[in-house]
Amino acid sequence: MSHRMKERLAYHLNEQRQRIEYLKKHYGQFKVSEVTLDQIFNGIRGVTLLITDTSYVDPHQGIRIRDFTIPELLRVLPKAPDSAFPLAGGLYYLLMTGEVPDEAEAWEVEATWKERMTVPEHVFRVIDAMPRETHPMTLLSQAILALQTESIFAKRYEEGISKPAFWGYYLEDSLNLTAKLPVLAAYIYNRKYRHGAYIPPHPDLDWSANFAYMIERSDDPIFVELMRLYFVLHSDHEGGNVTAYSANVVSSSLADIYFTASAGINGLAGPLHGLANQECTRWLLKVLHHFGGLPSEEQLEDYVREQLDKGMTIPGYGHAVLRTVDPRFTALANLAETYFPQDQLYRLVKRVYAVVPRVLSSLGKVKNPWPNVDAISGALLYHFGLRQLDFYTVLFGISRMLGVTAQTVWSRGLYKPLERPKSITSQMLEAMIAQADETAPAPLASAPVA
Ligand code: NMX
Ligand code: MLT
Repeated sequence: MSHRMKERLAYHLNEQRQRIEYLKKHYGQFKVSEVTLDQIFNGIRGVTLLITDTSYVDPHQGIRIRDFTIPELLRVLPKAPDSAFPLAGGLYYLLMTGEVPDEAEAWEVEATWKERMTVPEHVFRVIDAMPRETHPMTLLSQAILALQTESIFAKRYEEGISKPAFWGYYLEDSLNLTAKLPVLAAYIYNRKYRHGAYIPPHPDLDWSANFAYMIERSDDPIFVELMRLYFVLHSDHEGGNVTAYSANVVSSSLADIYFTASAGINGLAGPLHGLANQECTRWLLKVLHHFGGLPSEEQLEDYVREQLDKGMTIPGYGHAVLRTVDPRFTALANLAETYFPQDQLYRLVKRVYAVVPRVLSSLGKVKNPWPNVDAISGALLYHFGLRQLDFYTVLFGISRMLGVTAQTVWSRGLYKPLERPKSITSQMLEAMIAQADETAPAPLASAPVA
């Protein structure tokens, strides 16, 4: 167990509980948000109804993980030897405690993970039992669920424990789960696209490098660097993204971390969310194929407009919260610019960036015409020979579970109750409007159909 991380977490949870008690006692009726009918019918967009301390998405700056922007985060976190990018163990320490770890603290988390990387045999058998064509996100979700047999929280809960004990067991489960994620991802990759043999993790490598090792790509140091950067960038995006939000609701029923993580992964598998990296890469390759190479800006603009006229979405562009270029896009572009600026797919990513925001803006309805992380991440994986596009979201997923599990441990540590918003029927909504506004037309249900 990473003793230092648990100790600091206990300290901060205690402090935060007192802070929340104070806020509830003195400001319990303070109005944080109001909700309009438009917002209800528009995905609750812009309604602040969650408090999540692991990170915050600033619409104009992008993600701040524990208040650090991406460039700051890459600077302050301890690095693996000979690496420009942080150890995932240090990032996890930061997500969990809110404190920047020193090297020893980051390595302590890495060591804890190493002790817990062994995946029970039945989990591999669950993956093996599925048809070869199964989507890797299905396999990841199933593998995580199969691990549920290992939940310490579930066992202790059955025996009878009280609220203050919950978070400690959620933490144990979270460390056990996150330790195994690179192993699961590599197993899925090797089974689906390669020889199918299990390659055990290397005892000397960090969490991120180990994934590269287990798919036999650790001989390319730049690929290992990409993995370290990738796993930092995708780890957390405040509380309202589909993954974190679904996971949070599931865990509020005291479903253990395995049920919680699997729920989050299922949400990430949608093309409007995490699967957009797969879709975007597919789209980029289609563009190259269509033009027989890199199109000019003019050709690309015509192509994009045609797609939009057909009612299609341009994957990798737009965002529910961001109103600027995603700093995760910029961080990945910096890596590509440093090591392979001439790569054809990367050059297309840049050309699309030069064209698409202008075209989307001209529609007058797209709130954020800028690229998000999915506009580039797949192209970089593709450069390194990971050509199996449907695998890409698995990498997003194992990284995002760092944030999701940290958020979950905090929720249980702060004794957050069951999430259960109220719903009403459309008729009730119309009645509410009629009561507030005497001039409102008759309820739609009884109005003549136009
Ligand atoms: N291509 C075409 N139309 C778009 C796009 C886009 N990339 N982005 C937004 N729009 C449309 C959207 O469909 C909507 O049209 P309509 O009113 O006709 O239904 C209109 O613009 C307004 O949408 P917004 O309020 O700007 O966006 P919203 O918050 O509803 O949705 C996304 C956000 C991310 C779902 C949306 O921008 C999108 O579908 N983008 C492409 C998919 C993508 O890249 N998703 C990944 C997000 C990041 N991630 O990793 O999860
Ligand atoms: C994410 O990383 O979760 C995506 O950018 C989507 C979001 O924040 O809603």
